[in-house]
Amino acid sequence: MKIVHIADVHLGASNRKLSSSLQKSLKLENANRLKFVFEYADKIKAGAIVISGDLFHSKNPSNQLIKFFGEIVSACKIPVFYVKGNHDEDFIFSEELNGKNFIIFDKEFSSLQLEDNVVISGQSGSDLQIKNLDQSKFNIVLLHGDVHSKGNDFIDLTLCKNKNIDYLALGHIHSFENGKLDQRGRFVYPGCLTGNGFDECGEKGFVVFDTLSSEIQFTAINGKKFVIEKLDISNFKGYNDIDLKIENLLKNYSFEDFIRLEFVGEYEEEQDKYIGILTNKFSNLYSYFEIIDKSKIKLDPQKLRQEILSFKSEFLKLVFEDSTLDEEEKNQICRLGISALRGDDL
Ligand SMILES: [Mn+2]
Repeated sequence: MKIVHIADVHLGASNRKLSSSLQKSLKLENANRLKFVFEYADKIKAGAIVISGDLFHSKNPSNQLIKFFGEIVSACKIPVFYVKGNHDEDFIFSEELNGKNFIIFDKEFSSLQLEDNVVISGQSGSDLQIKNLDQSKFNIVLLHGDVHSKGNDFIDLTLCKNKNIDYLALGHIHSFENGKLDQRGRFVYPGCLTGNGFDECGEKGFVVFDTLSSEIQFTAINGKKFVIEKLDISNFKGYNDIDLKIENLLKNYSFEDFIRLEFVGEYEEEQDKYIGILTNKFSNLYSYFEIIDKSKIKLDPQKLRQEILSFKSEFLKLVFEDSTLDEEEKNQICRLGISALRGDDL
């Protein structure tokens, strides 16, 4: 039996750092991706869809999103299993949705048997009571939380070990992860469906799990994604050179993508980095483009001491010999100071 596993859809979420039109297009794309996954599950004749929490971004999603989800579920003949996440634990699903092919695991651990000896279990909330499962069955367990860090949402994996779990279907962490649970089972985070910021970079999608072969397959969904690329600008030779380097670096990305370019490396103090002109050019080629300048000015304290007296050399010496500043602070002050002396826009 094939199982389609998603989590952290966060329907209705928006990223306030983006313009309202970009926020809106990401929200709509996210809803369409959810529909795509359900159609995909139908197409491959999956035996179940499991959603490991944070389907909605809040307990008060819009009526449109609630209806939209209801229609997607009703149109699909496959049973859909759900545990709530920390974002939607207080959301109440309507009676008509609950009870048909939509099954919610509430705050008590419970199980349901499907065909092919497959048993799906789950529990919402953080007070985990994982029962010992029948070792002759194929056991899938749904939980929502973080297996890596001990915060409010911590899941202690030792509570799940040696309970005959074959596939621990997790949600909460927004990127794909497939790890070893114990001798028998794996734990899997499918990640979110749509990246919603530069902290959610790269391909996003869902997992298809085959209970017969135990194969775990991450499937990326085509469309908008967030990307961070680094460009070392040491020794670059003027505008045309850096422009060409950026074009090369970004040539495989689509016009729909959200791109952050980080300048790194060391540059000569007289070099201009053309950040304004470049940002304007590439903003027209992608959904979103920004440059974050993390490059450092190339300074040789030895050389500075030998330099003839000038306002600039005195300023740089002052900064570099100030023991109360760390390297990062020195670099920032030097960058700003040199730009100011040059008369740049700050
Ligand atoms: Mn969560």
